[in-house]
Amino acid sequence: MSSTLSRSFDEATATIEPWKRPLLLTHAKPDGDALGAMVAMFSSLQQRGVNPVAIVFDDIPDRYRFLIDATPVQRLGKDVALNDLSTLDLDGVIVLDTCSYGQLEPVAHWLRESPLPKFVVDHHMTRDELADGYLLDNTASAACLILWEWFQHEGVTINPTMAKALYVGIATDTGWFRHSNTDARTLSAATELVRSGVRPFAMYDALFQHESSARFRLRAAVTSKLELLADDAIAVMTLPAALLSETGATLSDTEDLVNEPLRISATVASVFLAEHEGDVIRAGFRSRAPLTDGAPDVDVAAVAKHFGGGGHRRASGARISATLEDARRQVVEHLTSIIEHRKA
Ligand SMILES: [Mn+2]
Repeated sequence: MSSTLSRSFDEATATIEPWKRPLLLTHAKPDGDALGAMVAMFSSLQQRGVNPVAIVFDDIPDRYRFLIDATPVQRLGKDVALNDLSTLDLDGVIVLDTCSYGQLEPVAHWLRESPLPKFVVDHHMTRDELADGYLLDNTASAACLILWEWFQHEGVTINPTMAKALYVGIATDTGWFRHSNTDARTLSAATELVRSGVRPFAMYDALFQHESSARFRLRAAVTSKLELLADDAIAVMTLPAALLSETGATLSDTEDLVNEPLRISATVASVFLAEHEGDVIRAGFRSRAPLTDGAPDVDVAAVAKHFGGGGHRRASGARISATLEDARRQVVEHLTSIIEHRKA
């Protein structure tokens, strides 16, 4: 990365300080951290009298609605068109929870061409040189953790909306403080957010105990079709569009299902492939540290990169242009070769 890379909170503040109408963007298929970061950033800007525009590329999963109810998040292609962006008087772009054009596909071309100054806050390993300023930290468990520390450094008032949003981002990106990225830094931020009024149970209840019956049925349907390969080391779940409509679920209902097979003791890598818009397959990859010495350890950031996507060592994703069956074959071949290679 170039010398423009900056982890300095002061520089970050100085960069966005003059902006009065920044565009806030986050990655496709927004998750708790993406939306949490967007809501918290939006609110902190508003407190300073700034009037941001927040745009997402996909429908927001129902379970995150409580998070964004006070934030005017617009859906590209529904509430706002790509061509409208030039009419919004934007003076900057803040990209949250991704630093990869691949994750910003619907506006990637626009971003590349736009003369607007750009700033990124992210914790992923996969990075494109897409901005003029950065707040990057791949040791942070969540983009919301970076934001929290930045806001603390600047003495920003954390209002209840921001506290909830930051907590949800941190809690969801750590799998409710279960994943390997959960560290003291994460827990102390969570502690402070709870001290400021966040009620963890209320957040958990809103996120995980308000599922639609369609999502519950979807989980059952894809779980019943689970494939285990390479002595159970690899788990594969596929979701044909027909199954989606059969269960009445939507693509956003697939979130997190890729994690389920990692409950199996021998499984070290899990992939979820969902049919999406013609011949594009959305692939989610997860891995975990092997439980026994010498067992294969799969870096799914590299796996996603192989398929034109990106992410973290333990969680990543890609969009594969292929039929579902073809994508499945390619992914299985690739994962199997990694595992065979590691065993050899
Ligand atoms: Mn994140």
